Formats: sequence, C-alpha cells, structure tokens
Amino acid sequence: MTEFLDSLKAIVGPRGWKTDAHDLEPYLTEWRGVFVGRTPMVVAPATTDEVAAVVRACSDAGVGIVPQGGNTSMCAGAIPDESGEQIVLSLERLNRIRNLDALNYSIEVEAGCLLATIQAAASDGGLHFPLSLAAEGSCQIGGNLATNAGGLNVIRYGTARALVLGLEVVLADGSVLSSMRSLRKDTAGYDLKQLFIGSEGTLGIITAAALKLFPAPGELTTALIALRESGDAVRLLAKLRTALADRIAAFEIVSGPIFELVERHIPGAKLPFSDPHPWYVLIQVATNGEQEILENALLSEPAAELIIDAVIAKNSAEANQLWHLRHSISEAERQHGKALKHDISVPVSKMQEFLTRGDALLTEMLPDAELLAFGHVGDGNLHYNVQLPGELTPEQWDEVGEQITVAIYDLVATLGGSFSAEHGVGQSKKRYLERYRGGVELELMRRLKSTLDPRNILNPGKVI
Ligand code: FAD
Ligand code: 2HG
Ligand code: ZN
Repeated sequence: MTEFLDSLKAIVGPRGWKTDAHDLEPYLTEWRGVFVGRTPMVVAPATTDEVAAVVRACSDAGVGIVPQGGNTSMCAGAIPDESGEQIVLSLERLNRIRNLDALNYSIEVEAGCLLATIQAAASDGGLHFPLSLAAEGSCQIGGNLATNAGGLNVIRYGTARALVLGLEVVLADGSVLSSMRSLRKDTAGYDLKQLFIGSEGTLGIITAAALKLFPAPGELTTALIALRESGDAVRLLAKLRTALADRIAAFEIVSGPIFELVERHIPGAKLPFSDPHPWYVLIQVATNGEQEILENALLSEPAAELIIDAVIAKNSAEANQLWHLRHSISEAERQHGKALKHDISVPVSKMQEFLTRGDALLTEMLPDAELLAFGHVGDGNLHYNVQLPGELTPEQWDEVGEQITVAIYDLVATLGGSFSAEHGVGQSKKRYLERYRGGVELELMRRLKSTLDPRNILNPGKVI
C-alpha cells in the first residue's frame, strides 16, 4: 500500500494529498454524522490529467475511489466504506471557471466549483444560473450533476440534468470522455453525458461541465402563505399557475411543526405571523417590478379562498429573511435529532392522496411519531421525514424505522412514485433500489456498471 500511495503523491504533488487523521476527518463523516468511513488518503488533483492518472493508478492496483465534492450528500454517497482501503478523490482543487460565453448563454466550469461561485459568475456576466439549494455555499457542481440535484427552482428551470450542455468525464480506465460542446442541439449518436448525470460517481468522475445560462430573472417577489391543510398547497399551485404561468420560480411547502423547529433551533429565526398555522407555502414569482401581479393573484378567487394569511416581502431583505427560514430546515432538523429521511416523489396529481394516506399510515403504525414534512410541491417531491419517539432503544429504532420506511415507500410505489426524488441512492438507500427498481431496469443498470467499470473501482458499494 505504501508504494501505491507514494505513486499517487507523485501524481498530485505535495499540495494534492492528505493522510493525517485530523485532516482526513471532514472527508470521512457525512453531513448528518450517521455514517463514518475510513481511508488511508485523500487525493485532490488540480487538473483533469491528474484525475486521469490517479484513476489509472487505482485501476492498475484494483483500489476503490470515492469521488467527493462538497460532501453534502443526504445518503452517505460521498464517503468511503469502513474497510480503510478506498481512496477519497476530492475535486476541491479542480475549481476554475474556464469560460463564460454570454452570446451563447453558457458557461464552462470545472467540477470542483462551488455552486454559489457559478451563480455569482453568471450574475457578474449579467446572466443567471438557476440551480439553487440550501447547501449552495458548500456543494460543488460536480456533486450536483452526479446526483442530478433538484432544489428550489426546478418548477421553472428543471433539475441539474436540464442545465447541462456538455460534460468532461474521466472513465474507470483513466481515459477522458469529452463532450464539452456548448450546443442546444446535437443529435450525433447517443447522448453519452446523460449516463453520468445522476450516476453518483459509480460510472465516471465528472471533471468539467458546460452549463446553460438564462436571462437574469429581473425582480423576484417572495410571499409566505399560511394554509389549513397540505392538499390546499397543491390546489393553490394549480390556481396560481393559471394566473402566473411560468413566472413561478419556486413553490415550497413547509409544515407547521417544521417551522417550529426552525424557530426553536436557529438563532433569530422568526415567522412573520402572530399565530402558528398548520401548513405554509413559500412562493417566489418573477414580477419584474410589478409586485401587484403576485398580490392580485393571491387576493382574487379562486386562490384567495384557500389562504388563511399571507405576507409579501416588500424588499430583498425581507425576502431573504423568509428564504433563510426555508434554508435552515435541514440544519434545524439535524439539531432536533435523528429522523427517518424520505425524499419521495409522486405525480403532482397524486400528492394530496399521498399526504392523506401517508398520515393515516403513520397514525396507525406509530401514533407518537412526529411528521416533519416539507418539499417542492411543483415537482411532486416531498421530504416526508419522520422523527421516532425518543424512548425507543437503538434496535427498536432500526426495526420500527425500517417498517415505517417500507410502508411509506410501498405507498409511493403504489402511486407511481419514486423512493429517491433528488438526493440519490448512495449507501443508505441502496437496498431499496433492488426492491423498487427490479427487473429489466435494474439488470440494465448492472450491465452498464460492469461495462463502464469492470473492476468496480468507482465508488464501490454505492447505488448498485
Ligand atoms: P457530494 O456529497 O460530495 O457527493 C454526492 C455524490 O456525488 C457522491 O456519490 C459522490 O461520490 C458523487 N460525486 C461528487 N462529485 C463528483 C464528481 N465530480 N464526479 C462524479 N461523482 C461525484 N439536494 C437536492 O437535490 N436538493 C436540495 O434542495 C438539497 N438541499 C440540501 C440542503 C442541505 C443543507 C444539504 C446538506 C444537502 C442538500 N441536498 C439537496 C443534497 C445534496 O445532494 C446536494 O447538496 C448536492 O447535490 C451534493 O453536492 P456535493 O458537491 O456536496 O456532492
Ligand atoms: C431541501 O429541500 C433538501 O431542503 C434537504 O432537499 C431535505 O433535509 C432534507 O430532508
Ligand atoms: Zn429538497
């Protein structure tokens, strides 16, 4: 092993590796702290050629590589296993913006660029990169693409996949596949880049991407709306879409108990209503200086009859305060304690049925469980998280937790949905892929994996 590690050190140079236990620690613990892995070394190549050389060396030695971006995965996808034999390959030094082509509305970036850096570069160029999520200050574009991240603005712009024009990927044998073409149209053969988007580092290592940019959205207006029941959020969206069409940039649902957690755990967080309400929707609309567009849509029937109360942000400071509440949810939930995370999707038309049947199911199985639900209504994607009663032993927690998770996922499957909407499969959801994506679909995934990574060195033990 020492000789092998020395060969990696020689490829990346003195600034490109870490072996000290204290330095390795942040790369080994996932965001929630539930899974912890081990590794002899983190390598951080600074160029695509260095990534390729590291992969070739690992392939020759049969050593597993775990690609890591910002390590914000919600399913323990970016940390090594406990064997202590897998190398972590951090993309953090591969972080240059290669080119912004304003006329083509595109930007070429390296995989280790922080999402927030790309948003800022687009904005500095007078344009807009719409992918946005609470982890945007620490997640990297390579990780976003490897997980096909969703986030807050999917309703208007689509998931990460929809924002990709071209990709550069290091394959398992160390060869470099480049489709860095900034084209809107290209029907020359198979669209190979799609294979790597959402493959969670198991089919190749993304080293760069050509991304779509959009016109700056102009003034955006945010409102926080209080509702009686969750189904009203789906009904409200349908009604507002008629009035506002694709001006709606975000439409997020949050349950009352979730915002209570945010107020309890996040210093300074305060809802703008005097009384708590059962459900809330946070909406963002491109109003282009005409705030009354949103106000009128909310005040007129049929939307108005669904709304108990609403606050429209008067300026960007007030809007930021409202979004701060939304961005703080995962952190508040983490501080509240271990919860079952269910990142599910169903067709939007089935959301109401899912919520009604899901609630009944939880009440029947474990009346003391606390439902912590929020999510992206327009995408049919709910974070249907569940806190189990504190008095359960760890063994009971695992057993009861699994029963509840399977019951929820079974319901999702019955409604034509997915057990993983935007966070991926990683380690923690691997067993469900077998259960819910069997047959030809899973068989083809396995064939792809063994064709593209015959020695199983790319993120071994994840997804499949
Ligand atoms: P990592 O966590 O480092 O890696 C994720 C996966 O991608 C791993 O399997 C890893 O091996 C692989 N990978 C990373 N980089 C590469 C690469 N260059 N090439 C190949 N494989 C690679 N997700 C959403 O979809 N929507 C949200 O709204 C959202 N909100 C979040 C909020 C918080 C507070 C947190 C902590 C996470 C959130 N996430 C969300 C989950 C997470 O998927 C995203 O934060 C992000 O897409 C992961 O990027 P990352 O750079 O941290 O990737
Ligand atoms: C979000 O929508 C993220 O904020 C995180 O996808 C979800 O913490 C979660 O469960
Ligand atoms: Zn989400």
